[in-house]
Amino acid sequence: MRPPAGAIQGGAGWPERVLPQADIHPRSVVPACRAPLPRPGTSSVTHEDTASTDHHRAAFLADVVAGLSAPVKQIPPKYFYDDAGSELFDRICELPEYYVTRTETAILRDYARDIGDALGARVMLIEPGSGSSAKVHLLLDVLEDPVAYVPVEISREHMLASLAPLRERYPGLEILPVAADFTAGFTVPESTREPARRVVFFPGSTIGNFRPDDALTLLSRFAAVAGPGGGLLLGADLRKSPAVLEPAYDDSAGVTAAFNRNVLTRINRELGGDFDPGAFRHRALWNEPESRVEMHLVSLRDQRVHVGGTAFDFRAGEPIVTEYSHKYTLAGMADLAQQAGFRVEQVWTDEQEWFSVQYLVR
Ligand code: AVI
Repeated sequence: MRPPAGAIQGGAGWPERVLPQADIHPRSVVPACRAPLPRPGTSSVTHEDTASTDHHRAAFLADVVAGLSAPVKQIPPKYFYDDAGSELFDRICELPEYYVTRTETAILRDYARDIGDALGARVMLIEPGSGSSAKVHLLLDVLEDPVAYVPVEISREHMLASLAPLRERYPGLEILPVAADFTAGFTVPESTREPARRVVFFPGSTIGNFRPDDALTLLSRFAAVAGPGGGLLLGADLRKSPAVLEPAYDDSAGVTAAFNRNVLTRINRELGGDFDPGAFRHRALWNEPESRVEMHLVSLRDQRVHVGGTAFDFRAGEPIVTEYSHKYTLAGMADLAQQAGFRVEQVWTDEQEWFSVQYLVR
């Protein structure tokens, strides 16, 4: 076995090889809904995590101050996912209105064999933003002799806690966790056995949370990670009626509203802000020309808020943009894929064509 450069111990009781990489944040950019496999508790705060806390707080503060100073106020969606936000997102995934998770899971289940055949034998599976690795078992159950699984996740603890059930379920599988912000780039460790090909697994339609230019940059990066002959198995949500889309992002139980407002609570706690989350209303609306659902927090009154010593004035009715969720046509995604250096090998959808799982190859 070739130990990768920079290997460290993963923490109490977890003899893990984890590659620490650049720009590691304490929280995940990309969440995953709760794993169907049990998630044991663990505590493995490393020196690296502690040392980087100040850096992450400074980056969070800089992003919030810049976003609230912009002509249209905004807060990047990656800051949704503190512990409370991740719990709320798990609840969103189970809402009757939020079709995304259950539709994608049904496609992965229904077409598991076809997907396994398309990816082929001896694959190295790389999952950027793996979170709790909730969906990868759907592939690992059907792949022929997979060589290695490489979860890439900012939140080291989250990642390590999720790997124990996978190790139990797939004792022969080499698991090579990488602690990194995948949007900042990462290096894929070498596996002991030579893979036939590398396949990047990027489910959940997280691609939709990137603006088209950034989505292209990300897909191009994935093409480089996959390498010649490699592939990308992508979950991409599709355009559909606003009558379906808007309730998916504004559910009747108010879970998405709580998820949206939670970012203000997080700013108060971590950056010493004085937001009154109750003074902002959740709004989700379909932007037809941009083909995206937008989530906003709308100020209910004229108010002044402070974050990190800077004052921000809000007019009644003024929004903060907190998330874009782009919805693609199959042709639109094929075009983006092609620009990124992929071609569409196969597409699986549900009967209503609400969601797609796409195998893109280089
Ligand atoms: C993580 N991402 C794909 C979700 C989405 O559908 O855009 C985030 C989300 N926001 C509100 N509900 C779900």
